Amino acid sequence: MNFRLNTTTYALTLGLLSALSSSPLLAAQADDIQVSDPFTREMPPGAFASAAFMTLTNQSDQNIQLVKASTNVAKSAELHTHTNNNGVMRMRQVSFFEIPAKGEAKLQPGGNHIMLISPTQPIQAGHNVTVTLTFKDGSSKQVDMPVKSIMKQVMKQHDHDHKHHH
Ligand SMILES: [Cu+2]
Repeated sequence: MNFRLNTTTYALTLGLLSALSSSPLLAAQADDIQVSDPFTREMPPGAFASAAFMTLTNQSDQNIQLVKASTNVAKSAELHTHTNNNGVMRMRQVSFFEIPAKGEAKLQPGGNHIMLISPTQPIQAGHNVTVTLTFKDGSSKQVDMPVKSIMKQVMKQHDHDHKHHH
């Protein structure tokens, strides 16, 4: 009798769980994160590493931690941040990036970024790179991004400065 009751409860719970599978409580964290404007920097000749940037938007009402990254174009990928010690910029590895509930985390030059270390192929403008992001709950997301030329960015900045100086 007890056994039958338990089985019924179990079956009911399973039914409820599948009915609620789209609720925020049970959704995979990767599904709650939207990625916008991802790109990788073109690697200068001889460089041992490149970096990937993007904006991560968290649509859930829980903070979500990005804990790991990997890529198809380099042996390893590390989460890095920049610190400014009396004007000296340094990079260091961190164990996670936190994306605040209903907020965003920006990975951008001079700030947090994903370091692509020991590339296994040239990372050149016009190519695409895939970076896989893994979140605290183990769910993951693949992000395809273009490679952007550093020269073009520098020249764009130059044009910009030029315009403002005259
Ligand atoms: Cu770095």
